Amino acid sequence: MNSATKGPMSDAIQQISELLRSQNTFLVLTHYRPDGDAVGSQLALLLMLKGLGKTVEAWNDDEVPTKFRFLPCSELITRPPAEPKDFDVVIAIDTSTWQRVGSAAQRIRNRKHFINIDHHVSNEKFAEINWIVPEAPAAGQIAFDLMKQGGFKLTRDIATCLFAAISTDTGSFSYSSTTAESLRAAADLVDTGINVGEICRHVYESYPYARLMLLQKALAQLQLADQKRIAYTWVTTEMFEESGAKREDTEGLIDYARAIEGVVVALLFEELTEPGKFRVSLRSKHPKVDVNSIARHFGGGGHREAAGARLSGEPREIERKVLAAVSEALAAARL
Ligand SMILES: [Mn+2]
Repeated sequence: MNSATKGPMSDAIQQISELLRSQNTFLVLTHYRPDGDAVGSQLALLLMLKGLGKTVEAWNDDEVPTKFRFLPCSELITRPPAEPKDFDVVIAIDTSTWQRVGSAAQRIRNRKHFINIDHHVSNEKFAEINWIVPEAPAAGQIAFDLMKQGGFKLTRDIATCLFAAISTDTGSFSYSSTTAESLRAAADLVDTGINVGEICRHVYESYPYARLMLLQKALAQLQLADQKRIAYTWVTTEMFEESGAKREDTEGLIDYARAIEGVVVALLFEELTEPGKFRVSLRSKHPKVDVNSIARHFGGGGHREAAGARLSGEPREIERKVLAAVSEALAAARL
């Protein structure tokens, strides 16, 4: 199923809107280690359903990152309960695989309907209703279409959440994935009376000092490879301990590597808390270099211009393998 962002209401919007109106108990999920798009989209759906008088829960294994706690009702996102629960409708948003909802998957006993709303091209279409819009730069933009075309009330609180979602996943409306629809959606959100300056202060100008200390360490390790077309660095458990930064503080660090002139692909390797496990984030600045396919090669996925994967093994070996795959992609793109 695909979106019709213009013209008559798409089947997906119609089908989902009907369920949102007719059913009573809802669970809204997103991926673990949530980013701005995940939290913003999850909260927008939660607020919208609450506005309809529904019983709604929102779960995540990980805490809402500090800089997103100003979002309305962020305190309503809880860890999944110990005992499984029943829901009429389970919705996953911004979640490419069902595994990425984490332990929530084991805490749902019965559900009548299962909806998957996402913009990852790698989405596994794991639900009964799968509304996947790879052209949308943020899940928040799909949620916006749902509200607008489904005839739901766009309150100022919902608009705040959706603005944070779309703004963060588009790099403040700067990535090439940003469309006219993104900017029109933003204009409509601003029309509700949201305070753009205040939202952006929270999201982009409220970093803890410890994050800067982590950034300092990561930049000290920054390296260039393959004729300076690849920039990569590491964040290790030791660097987290020394800086006092949290895991969530890695968000956006890769943008410094990405922003170097001449760099086509940026990589951030992160040592995870489980021993021998690592994560690599990938960013591409060139439309001919698809980092989603590189990430998929390592069991991950994402978008053409932003993707990630988890790997096990020895760090230098992981680094060597990923760099080789990126070089191969650069060669194949004849860059
Ligand atoms: Mn997203």
